[in-house]
Amino acid sequence: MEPKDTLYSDYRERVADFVFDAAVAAVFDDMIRRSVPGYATVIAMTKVFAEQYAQASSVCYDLGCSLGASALAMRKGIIQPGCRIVAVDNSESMAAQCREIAALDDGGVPVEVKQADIRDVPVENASVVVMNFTLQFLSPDQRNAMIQKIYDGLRPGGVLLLSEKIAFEDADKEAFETDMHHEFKKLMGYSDLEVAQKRKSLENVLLPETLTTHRTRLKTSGFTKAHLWFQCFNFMSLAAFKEK
Ligand code: GEK
Repeated sequence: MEPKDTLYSDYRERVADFVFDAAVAAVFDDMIRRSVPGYATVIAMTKVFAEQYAQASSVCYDLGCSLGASALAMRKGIIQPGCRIVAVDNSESMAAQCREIAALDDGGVPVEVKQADIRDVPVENASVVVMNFTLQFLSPDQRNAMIQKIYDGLRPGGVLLLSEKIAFEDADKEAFETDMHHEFKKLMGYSDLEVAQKRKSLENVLLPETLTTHRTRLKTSGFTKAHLWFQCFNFMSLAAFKEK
């Protein structure tokens, strides 16, 4: 059985900013599945996108890979010859565990796990780039450059899967979606204290933007189409395409 996330179950006098350290990496699979509504669907469909859009002799990227769920989903989906996968995470614990998990997985497509900052890793000859719930951790002033780098590194016909927690322009909708997300977490077994302390730990670290902001950035970077293919409460995923 996977270890259970109980990191925020005891009262803390002071809640520090969230970091992706060894304690988080040890429970990460349980944490993300019980915290992000629709996470399993996003991962499962990453396989479908890889099957459809990975091009022969290209590179598929998993940026902010954590334990490599998206990279391994792509690995199962890719049917074109000559592809390889580059999975990147700057957390030492995440990258180390991801490397072990990828080595135990029996897929045929090579997976290279890099412990690096996604801002420093070149994106080249790409056909599928997955950034599942990672852009939200970059400082907002660095997000345009990140998306531009991905667009420039994609081949024509390539796709960026961008999954994010989002904010809403309308205050009433923001309150509704936030409440529903918290109710989801409680249904998944987190207590009110855990929800409150985790929220506090993320408030300076995970900075959600609106769907409009994401769409505008993608368009400005050159993506001609961006389809919202998934949304559950305040989590969504866009498939953005570089024209053929
Ligand atoms: C999944 N995609 O399971 N460079 C590299 N990695 C980073 C950076 C950065 N600048 N900033 C944050 N990370 C995964 C889930 S989790 C999402 C992604 C979440 C990494 C960070 O170390 C963490 O592993 C990951 O991005 C975000 O589909 O926890 O909400």
